[in-house]
Amino acid sequence: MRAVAGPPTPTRSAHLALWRGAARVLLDNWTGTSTVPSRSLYPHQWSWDSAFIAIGLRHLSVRRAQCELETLLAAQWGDGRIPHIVFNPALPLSAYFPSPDFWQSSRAGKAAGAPAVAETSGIVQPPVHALAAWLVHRADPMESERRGFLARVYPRLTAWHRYLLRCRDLAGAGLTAMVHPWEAGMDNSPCWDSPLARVEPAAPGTFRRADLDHGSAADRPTDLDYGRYVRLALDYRDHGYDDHAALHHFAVEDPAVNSLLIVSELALARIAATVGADPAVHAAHAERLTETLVARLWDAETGMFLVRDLAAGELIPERSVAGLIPLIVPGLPADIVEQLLQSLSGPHFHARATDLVPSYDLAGHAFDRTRYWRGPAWFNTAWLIERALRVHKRAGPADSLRSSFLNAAESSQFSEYIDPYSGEGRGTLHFSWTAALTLDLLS
Ligand code: 2M8
Repeated sequence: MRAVAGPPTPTRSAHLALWRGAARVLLDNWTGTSTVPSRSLYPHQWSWDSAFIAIGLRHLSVRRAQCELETLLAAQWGDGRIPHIVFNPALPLSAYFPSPDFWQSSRAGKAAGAPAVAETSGIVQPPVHALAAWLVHRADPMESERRGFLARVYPRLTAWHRYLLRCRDLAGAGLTAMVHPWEAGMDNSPCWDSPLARVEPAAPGTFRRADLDHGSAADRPTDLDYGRYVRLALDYRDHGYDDHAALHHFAVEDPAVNSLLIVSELALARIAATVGADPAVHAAHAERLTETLVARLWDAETGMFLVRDLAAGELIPERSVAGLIPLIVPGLPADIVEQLLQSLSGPHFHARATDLVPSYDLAGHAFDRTRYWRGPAWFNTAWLIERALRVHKRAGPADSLRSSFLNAAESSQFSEYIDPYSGEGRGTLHFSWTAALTLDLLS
């Protein structure tokens, strides 16, 4: 399959070097059937990374973008879950921790329908996939229709959402819950500190962190965090990845995950209408989820959404970017939209050096400008907020965020994240979703 750049546009030609650099990252990180987030730190296929990557790849090759999503969907479990990692069997176990022998998906996940053909993790990541599938379709609807792309992915995406809405509605209140910090994609967010404090960490000598071979210890989660991540994953595995049997010492309703589910349900409604299925059921899900998101996670006092800790039965008093991402939901009440916009430009999230939104409260007690999801600004969340600003017709702030995004992507060599005060790139370089979303904003 050959990747071809689309026709030149005025924006793209003004940024030709940036466009080419971003395309180069995606070509270099392509394995033949999907894209690794990074050749060194993350050498397998990740779930929400692939969704963001497909959104950018569609501007290089629609077929490659379809293939990205379909490779991931081929590893879907019988119960509908899309695993957060699909492992490349050609790599040694030492390439990444936790490796396939840790998750043991094909054996431990058998009852939940883990595939026999691929080894995967047993947890999930945020549901950006239906949105990505719809955007990939829109890039070339005729090619998409000719290849039957939407007709093939629609049942799988529907099963995925059904899993989140049925098996993961752990509180029975109508939102989906995440049972591991890795599931929300913001691994060491300070939002997890209090629920994680209840988890007995695995003993330090029982696992080896491959991430520290490639990333700086000061930028990554701590060993204590890892001990708890390992314990939670092992408990889940030892209960056969069965959501009803597992004890779920960690269970949270995350506003970003639930708002991405809403946006993906709306995308699924469009997909359903295109393939001749019933869009109403998806529109109804989106409406109900929106009401429940507001009822359960909105906090008027902080002017943003907060995470709900299911064990404690209360909202976690930490401001993180996850609480601003619901701005992407089109059906939010107007007063909530206004308050979110104020929070976005206020002292907790506006760093002046960049419009890219920090992952955590600049004034928060746990803020750390370089440590992963505890302060640095990330490109995928910036892309979501840029899109959210356009949903609510805030062209000025959206244009400004877009231009900050492009400048930072260029100056940081498509880094994983940036220091929100200095704009300096941190984490790994040539990171795939940074490059992919750059292509999307240039197109
Ligand atoms: C990070 O998470 C992985 C575990 O899934 C890790 O730290 O090893 C997160 O930033 C996550 O959101 C992302 O999907 C993944 C791959 O880029 O890396």
